[in-house]
Parts: sequence; C-alpha cells; structure tokens
Amino acid sequence: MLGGLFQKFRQGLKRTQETVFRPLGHLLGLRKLDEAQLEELEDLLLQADLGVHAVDRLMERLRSDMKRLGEVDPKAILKEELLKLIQRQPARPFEAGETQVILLVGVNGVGKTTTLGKLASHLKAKGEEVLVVAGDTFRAAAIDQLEAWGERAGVSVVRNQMGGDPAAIAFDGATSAKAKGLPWVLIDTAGRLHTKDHLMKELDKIRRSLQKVLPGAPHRVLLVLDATTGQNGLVQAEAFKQAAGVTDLVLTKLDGSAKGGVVVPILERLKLPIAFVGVGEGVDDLIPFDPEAFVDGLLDA
Ligand SMILES: Nc1nc2c(ncn2[C@@H]2O[C@H](COP(=O)(O)OP(=O)(O)OP(=O)(O)O)[C@@H](O)[C@H]2O)c(=O)[nH]1
Ligand SMILES: [Mg+2]
Repeated sequence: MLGGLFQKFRQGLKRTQETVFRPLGHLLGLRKLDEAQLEELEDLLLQADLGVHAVDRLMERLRSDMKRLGEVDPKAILKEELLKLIQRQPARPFEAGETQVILLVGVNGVGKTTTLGKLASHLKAKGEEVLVVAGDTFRAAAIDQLEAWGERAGVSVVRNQMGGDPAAIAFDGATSAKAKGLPWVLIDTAGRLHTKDHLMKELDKIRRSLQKVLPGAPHRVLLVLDATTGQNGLVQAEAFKQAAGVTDLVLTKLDGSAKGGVVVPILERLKLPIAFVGVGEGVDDLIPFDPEAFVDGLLDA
C-alpha cells in the first residue's frame, strides 16, 4: 500500500487506537505478564470488539509462549496472530472490462450512497466510465443526494421518479451501460432491515431484472457495514449474505468508531473480503482494506 493511503488508514483507526489500544501500551511493553496482567489484557482486547474467538486465541498463544520461552513480546505476538486472522480473504481488485454491475446493499444509514459516490469518483478518476443508478426510490432526498455525487464525480445518473420500481430502473441502467459499452454500473439501493422479508425479496427482484440484461449481473454485491455498530452488525450482515448474494464488504465510518477491531470477527464470521473501508465523508475517504495497515494502525501509537 502506498505511503499516503497507509497514513490515511492509520488516521481512520485513530479513535480505536486511542480508546482501546493505547491503554494496552503498558502491558504490551512487558516481557513477562502475571495472571492479573493477563486478565487485564484480555479484558481490554475484548472491549476492542476483536471477538471472543480471536481474543482466546491471542491469550492462548501468549500463555503457551510464556511457559515455553519464559519471556514474550506481546505486541509482536498480537500483530502476528491478528495478521493471520485477517489475511485469509484477499479482495478481488476492481478491474474494468466488459460491463460490470455493482449493487450496494445494507441497512439504513450505513453509508451506501456515500460509498457509491466515492467509488464512482475513484473509478472515473482512473479514466473508467461509470453509470450510476438511483435505485433508492423511496425518498426524493435519496435521489438528489445521488445526483449530487454524480455531478461531483462527473458521471451520469439514471433515475426515475420517486416511488418507482427499483428493479425497473436497475434494468434501464444496465441496458443503457451495455449499449454504450461502459465498464461500470453502480446501483444504489434503499436501506432495509434484514428482518423485513418483502424488502429482502425486492433485492432478488433487482438481481433477476439485471440478469435479463447481463447474465452475470450483478457482478458484485457490496454489503455496506457501519463500523460504529461493532459486533452488533454481524447478525444483519449474515442475513444479507444469505439473502442478497453478497460478494464483498465495505466497512464505513471507521474514523468515527472505537470498535475498529470488529474487522476481525467480521472476516472470521462472514468469510468475505473487505474491499474498502470508509474513513470520512469526503470523496477521497474510501480506501482499499489493507491487513498490514490495519494491524499497524491498531498497535503502533
Ligand atoms: N465519518 C464518516 N461518515 C460517513 C462515512 N460514510 C458515510 N458517512 C456518513 O453517514 C451518513 C449516512 O450516509 P449515507 O451514504 O446517506 O447512508 P445510506 O446507507 O445511503 O443511508 P440510507 O440510504 O438512508 O439507508 C452521511 O452523513 C454520510 O456522510 C465514513 O466513512 N465516515
Ligand atoms: Mg442512501
């Protein structure tokens, strides 16, 4: 990862680092930890939303190394074990080719539209043409918000009136992009609760109408997750994975969260790659997930 992005990643993890990992500092510098210190470390790691499984694994490794070697470097062990846990699902790069449709899904307010806007700008800046589809037809404001992002990115937006059928507008967008030979179609969708059956079925309807135009579509389904909800977001994520054929994850609002450690249980439980993380509201605040930058950002003050 390039230096600038690395810094940005680190900046995005600042709240998690300061709130949860900095207080670990005095323990990570020790070479021998007594039982009370081990317990303190365990408690702090659990508070970081790393998940019980990962924390158990870290503690086991510390205890067994200490027994075997007499001394340990807790920070090095933490880095090594965390990297092992999060490196299993490398994200597939976004490479332009024949028309590819990307659908963004998730619960309300997680950052779908913002992520779409950032992604559109990013692809366009690389010189790749993008068509954006306003598939959230529930609110007029949602369509306007997407128009604004489209303008900023310099890409066209396909929209119909409020209350229109999202599957129909998705169909129109895919048809138009295919006819023009554009490499990317990004489709925004309305926020929906994973427990609302009819809304989850609507995603299926969008899929089917896209497939009428492009048999492989949607080529990617990005599930957008809000990092500030920590492990509470895992249940909804699993429901979306089941119902919406999710291929990649986007973890937004990392900058506003002290629960950045949630990356670990997310990757463990969902077994999907994190394609991007959101580290702010600006157009450049969407960056590829990088395991090394993540671990360094958490543990290096
Ligand atoms: N700090 C921060 N704010 C973000 C990030 N991503 C999105 N937001 C903000 O979160 C709020 C909601 O973002 P939207 O993109 O409208 O969320 P949405 O999922 O499209 O919302 P609905 O369409 O209502 O379901 C906005 O105020 C965004 O600016 C991020 O990475 N960091
Ligand atoms: Mg939206």
